[in-house]
Amino acid sequence: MAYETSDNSKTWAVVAAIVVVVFAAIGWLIFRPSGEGGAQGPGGATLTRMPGDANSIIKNRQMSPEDVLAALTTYMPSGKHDDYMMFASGGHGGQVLVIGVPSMRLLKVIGVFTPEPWQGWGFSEETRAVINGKAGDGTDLLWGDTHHPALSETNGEYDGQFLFINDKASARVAVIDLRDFETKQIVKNPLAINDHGGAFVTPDTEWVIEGGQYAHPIGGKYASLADYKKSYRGLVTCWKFDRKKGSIDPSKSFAIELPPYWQDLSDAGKLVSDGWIFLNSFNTEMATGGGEKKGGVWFEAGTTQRDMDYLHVINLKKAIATAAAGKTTTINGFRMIPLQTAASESILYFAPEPKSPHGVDVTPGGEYMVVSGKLDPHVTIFSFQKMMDAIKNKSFSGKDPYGVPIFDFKKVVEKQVELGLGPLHTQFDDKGYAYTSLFLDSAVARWSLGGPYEKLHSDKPWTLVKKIPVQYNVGHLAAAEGDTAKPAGHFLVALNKWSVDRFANVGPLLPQNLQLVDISNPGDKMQVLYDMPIGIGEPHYSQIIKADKIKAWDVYPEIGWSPVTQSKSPKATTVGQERIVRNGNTVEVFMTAIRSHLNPEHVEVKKGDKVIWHVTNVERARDATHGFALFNHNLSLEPGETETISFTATKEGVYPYYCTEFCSALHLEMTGYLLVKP
Ligand code: K7E
Ligand code: CUA
Repeated sequence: MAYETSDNSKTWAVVAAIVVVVFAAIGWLIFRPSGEGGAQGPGGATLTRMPGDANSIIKNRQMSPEDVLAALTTYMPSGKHDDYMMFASGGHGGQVLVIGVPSMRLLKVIGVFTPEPWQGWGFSEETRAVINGKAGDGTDLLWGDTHHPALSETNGEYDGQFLFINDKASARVAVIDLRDFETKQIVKNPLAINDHGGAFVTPDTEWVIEGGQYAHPIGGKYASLADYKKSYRGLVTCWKFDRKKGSIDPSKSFAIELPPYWQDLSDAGKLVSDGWIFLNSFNTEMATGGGEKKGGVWFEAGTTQRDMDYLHVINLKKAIATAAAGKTTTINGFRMIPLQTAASESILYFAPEPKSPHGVDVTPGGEYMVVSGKLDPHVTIFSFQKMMDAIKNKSFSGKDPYGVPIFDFKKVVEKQVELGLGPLHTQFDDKGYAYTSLFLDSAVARWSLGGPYEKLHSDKPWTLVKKIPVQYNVGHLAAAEGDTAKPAGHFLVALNKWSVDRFANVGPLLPQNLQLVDISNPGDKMQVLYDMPIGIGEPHYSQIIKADKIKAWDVYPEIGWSPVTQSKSPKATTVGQERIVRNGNTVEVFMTAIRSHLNPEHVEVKKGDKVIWHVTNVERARDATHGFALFNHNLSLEPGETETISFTATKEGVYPYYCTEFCSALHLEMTGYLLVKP
């Protein structure tokens, strides 16, 4: 890895790096820790800052040569940028985290389903309209549970234009534009109460797929649990994405009704399997819980009775044609292909999969679907070709109770590889390896792929190559471009659920632990390089993109830009156009912000007036952001941006408003008075 500048200082950087490594090795040999020694800080930690040269620091901190290598790999000199950008979900924080890789520096928190005060996200009229959430019970919804970010793709590779993410709690999908890293749209699924297996995109991002989770009566109706098999259903929703408009078009979208199994993680086919999508399921037992009742069985036991659940194999192309042909029912204004139609039109097939699976991940070329059974020590690798052959030969082992044809497991499986306990998710690299997280083992398993990937490595195909411990209970993992048609190799991040003893104690609620793993060497060489605590929300999944694919704006393209519409706001105000317009009881303020004043500085209204207040940041300099604070409003106005707040002046008084970003030496003077007259 090299993070060079263009002049020959790079030669010196390399030389210096080698010198440090050599020193480290010598230092380690000479001063190998004997179990004693080193300056001890509180809690037995060695003191980080020691006087002296690199060698004495290495000695005093008792660093191994591996530690030094890890430090050299992850340290980013001031002003240098990371090679990769990771987009991680913020879990029940409801945001998206942007992290530089390999430095693991937090670059941004993108407000999505949850208001983010410092970004003004959810505080302006414009952004509140995007959040505009209603919970299942009809009340205002101000949080989300983000799970699976999906970068937009072209030909199965990340293109750096958009990011999608689901809200498991309320079955919503958000669209984020990566020109300004802001959320543009949130669609609420009109049929589903919750989701999970998504968002994921088709190889050209024509469709954003949202898989369901806990079966329920479709469309928010009531049905007794006694009628579970008849009235509860699973669901997968195909949202049509309009790349030009940068938004999902619900009128062109549709869902497919599924049996009331609990659909889980999902993935889209690519290249040879383009046009197909794959969803795991568990609870094919159709357990309904109620362990607290006499004779009742906890879900935990009821959903894990059978040895096999069903991988849902869905012909998306056929589903699209079926929806276009009008073979849908409409519920809550949204089209749905009924389960019977999905079965009779050959849209839906089941492949038996062991056992209460979690992840399904399609290999880079689209040939295989890798399934991890949470309660099975193997990953099971299905062959897309074998499934297609079975369909062609009408070779099935039977049908499920809803009439869906089931493949013969032996005829569609390619291989099973034993990895360890609690396999969950799989990613890929450029060397013909797959990586699977082992939740119960707290390890990442590298294993070798066969078939067309055999020539990329010298290991025996379909075998476990190396298990590397991580701390602890790894959920997802993300390799650089590791779920695309062209994985990059280099780095992998293990997203660990538990951190236990990894960081200084911050009380009973602990951070998650994201661990950076070096996967650039083949064979059994892998190394944990870095531990990053996440104290915001639980990142479930993440995706890692080459940083140079992101073409973000420095400032908004025009003064008066509305990020929500990605166009000039009709309320844009330029210098000299500032004004206060009264129309009956409505007062409209057109304000500009520039270092170091808000114009106007006096706004007088009468008690009871309705006030609509637009602020435009007229700056063109990069990073010249202003804020605007008044009562319970806070705006963040990036250079060029226009945002609006509105309120009724219910209480007479004098209210200073001010800029919330320390933007200039006279930032404190960037203020004004709202006078509400009796
Ligand atoms: Cu946490 Cu993908 Cu929602 Cu697995 S999921 S761990
Ligand atoms: Cu503008 Cu502070």
